[in-house]
Amino acid sequence: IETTIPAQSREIWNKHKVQKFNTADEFQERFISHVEWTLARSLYNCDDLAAYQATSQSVRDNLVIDWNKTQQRQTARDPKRVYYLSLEFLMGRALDNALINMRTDTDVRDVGDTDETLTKGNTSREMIKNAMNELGFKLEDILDEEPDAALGNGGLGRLAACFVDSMATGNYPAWGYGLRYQYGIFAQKIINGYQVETPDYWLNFTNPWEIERAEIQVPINFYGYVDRGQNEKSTLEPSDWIGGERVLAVPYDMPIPGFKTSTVNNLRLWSAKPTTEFDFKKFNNGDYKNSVEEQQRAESITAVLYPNDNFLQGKELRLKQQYFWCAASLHDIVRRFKKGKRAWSEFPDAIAIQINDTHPTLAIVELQRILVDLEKLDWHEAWKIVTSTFAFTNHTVMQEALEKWPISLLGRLLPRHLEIIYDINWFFLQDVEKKFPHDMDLLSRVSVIEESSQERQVRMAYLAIIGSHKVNGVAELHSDLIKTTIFKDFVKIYGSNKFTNVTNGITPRRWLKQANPKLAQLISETINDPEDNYLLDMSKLTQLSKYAEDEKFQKKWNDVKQFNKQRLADLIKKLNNGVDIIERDHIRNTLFDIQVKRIHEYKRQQMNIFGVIHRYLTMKELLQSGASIEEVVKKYPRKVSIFGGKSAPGYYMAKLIIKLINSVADVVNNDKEIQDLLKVYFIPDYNVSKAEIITPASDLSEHISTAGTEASGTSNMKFVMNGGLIIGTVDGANVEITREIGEDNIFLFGNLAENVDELRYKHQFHNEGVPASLAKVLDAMQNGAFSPQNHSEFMPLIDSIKSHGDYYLVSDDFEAYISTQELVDQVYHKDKKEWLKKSILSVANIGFFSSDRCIEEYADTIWNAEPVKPE
Ligand code: F55
Repeated sequence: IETTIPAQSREIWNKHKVQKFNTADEFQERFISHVEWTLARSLYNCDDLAAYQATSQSVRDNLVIDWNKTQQRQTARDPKRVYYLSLEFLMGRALDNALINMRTDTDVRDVGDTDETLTKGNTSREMIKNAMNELGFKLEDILDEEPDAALGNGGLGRLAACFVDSMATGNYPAWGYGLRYQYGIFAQKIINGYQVETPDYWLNFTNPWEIERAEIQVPINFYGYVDRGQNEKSTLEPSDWIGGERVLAVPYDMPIPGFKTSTVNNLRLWSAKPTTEFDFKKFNNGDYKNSVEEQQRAESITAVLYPNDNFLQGKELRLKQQYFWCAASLHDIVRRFKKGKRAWSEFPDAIAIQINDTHPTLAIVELQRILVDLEKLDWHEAWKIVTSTFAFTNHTVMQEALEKWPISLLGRLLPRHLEIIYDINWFFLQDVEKKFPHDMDLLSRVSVIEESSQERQVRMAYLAIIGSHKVNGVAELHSDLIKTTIFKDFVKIYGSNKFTNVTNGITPRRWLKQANPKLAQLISETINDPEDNYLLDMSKLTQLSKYAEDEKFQKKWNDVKQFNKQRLADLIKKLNNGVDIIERDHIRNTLFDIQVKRIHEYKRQQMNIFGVIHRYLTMKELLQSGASIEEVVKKYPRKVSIFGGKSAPGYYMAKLIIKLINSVADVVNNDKEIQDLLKVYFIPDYNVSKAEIITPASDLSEHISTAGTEASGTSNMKFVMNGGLIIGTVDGANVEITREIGEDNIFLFGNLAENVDELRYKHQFHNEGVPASLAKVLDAMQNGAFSPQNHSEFMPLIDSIKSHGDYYLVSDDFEAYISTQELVDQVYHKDKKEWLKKSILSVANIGFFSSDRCIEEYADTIWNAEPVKPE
């Protein structure tokens, strides 16, 4: 590898080569030097926050050494590289994850060693925990000081985070590219039952996990015009785009350590800053203030994450974010490729780019622009390279989430890109015409340009399909659905091989080992895997099956669940101003029923809370007809219904659902008659670090979307991996979870995706009213049972079912939902052993949903990329 250091100086460099800390003693030395030199503090003023900073800096030092080696190795071997472009990376906290994944000599020595050296205390995490104790700190408290890196909305962003973990663990030469938002997803407060958004100040204290690369500054242009030259040359020829506004993209790198490997990959996040160019005209005219303000506007590009999930808000700044990030990333990727001095035609052999949803679609156009305008390649030669490089993942079939940008906006912001889009579309439509002559209808249906009455728009999903060699959905049902609905015409045009499925997965390091250390320990003991190799090969979990009915094992399994329920109860108490929701003694016999995810009508939190109301009203009836608490408990075991999730700030119905949940909680939790039979709690500010506490504590979790609307879901996988049973519809990955764990171990209900259209049609033209069970609930709401001050408060929720066509089919699924919940009650209550057996068998068979499997599928079937293993 090239270096700028003269040969005769190398000896000195080697003599002073930096070393990782490997022992508790070396860690402590490193820690203290960071306290003094990095933080300029000392033992007299080192609080938990400083200790978190110093620990992170020390761990980061180790990671950086492996990071550098990984990058050198990848440069030397020059394998095919993978770039994962995502506008969202919902990383959560880094320190504990790094402690689990990091390798010191302590860990390396242990591998393959005898059992006695492998007892607890030998992993680097245990070593650091003890070393921290000696320094006067508790690791758990230190970990709690870290703010979440919440650079995402929900499933899509968290998927990207799981993927970078698995790509590093699988030793793939893969980088993530994203944006470094100064404010991630807003923090949610609940005030008087309503969601209130507050800014996410995650960078208030310096972020030890990022390395600023201030020396790299990529200029990015916006606006301006295309100079067509004297004799109006064709748009297919190299063209000059004269940009009107320029900002700089500066990368911040985050090290991504793999598990049980020294591979440390890179997540590169771009930040916008003003150019040093200055508007001297304005300045000289005495307009100093305005010339400075314009400069500062640059920073607004990466100021904030758009807080909508599965909904498009066509804002100019959002499009600016997308281009800024695509252009900076492409520039970086092309620069790295050019260092290898290979022919352009080899670009797709050297590079695979995966685009996470349509948000990075401009990268396709940008690469075409680079190749045609800057590198002067022939249009068609360039287009072949582009389409062989990109692949596209779709995450939704819902119309309101499909990206479209008005031509006028796109043409003003990116005039040259719009020309290129027109030309891409032109050649595409020519091909379609050749294949299916005179089908004008088909041409207008598949055109990248939607000629709607209002405003012409660019359909980003179509552009992404045309510009990619593979398109994948994220679960089998969803991948089938996109082929028969939204992308049907493209299957006809390209054949069905271009469309494929890669079912989502989650990283078992964070979602089992880190979130649920007690369960992880029980598993490793039981299957005799002290080195936690099962976290790399989750098929090993099937060994748990043979203990599914073993009573001694069931007890241990149950103890772990009780511990985790207690841990969640403690968190809830803390969030609830120190007041317990459930009495301690009752936790053991209380069914924890949890639904945590973004609040959305299609996810049907409203159906869940209607079910809670139904249960409440029915229990009240029983009590009022003279039944004793004991008798009620026989039919309805004690239950706490836990909700959590953020609503998009402008999503009226979702916000009303949050308010309803809190209003129901108010009534139910304060009803003396009901006592501890039923409790309801909305956990404010659901995020990754809270999910790590919540997920291991479920007895039951809810995945109850209208069939055909939830592309995959990933929290379903997380809950099952932590020994929770699930109630769900035949939707997304629920289908494959059922196949893997067995239909006896999941509570499925409701209408199928294939019947949804027909049911919606029926609601529109032959409204048959709602079933009696639901009517009871809606009547109570309408009578002000949960809004005594304002009886009409929840009318919009009632009307959406009764008068506006019940688009999400709550009335069609409600009875099946209630009776399935009763089945849950019966199993939980009457047969604890049966419940535990289901729980154990579920975990035993959840291995398929490791994101490692997922990444391997992408690598084999889409990227054609190989791992680069450290020696
Ligand atoms: C964010 C912004 C826009 Cl403009 C559109 C969508 C989103 C978003 O957050 N989508 C999202 O989270 N989709 C989810 O992706 C998961 C991972 O594939 C799926 O499991 C889940 O079903 C899907 O809704």
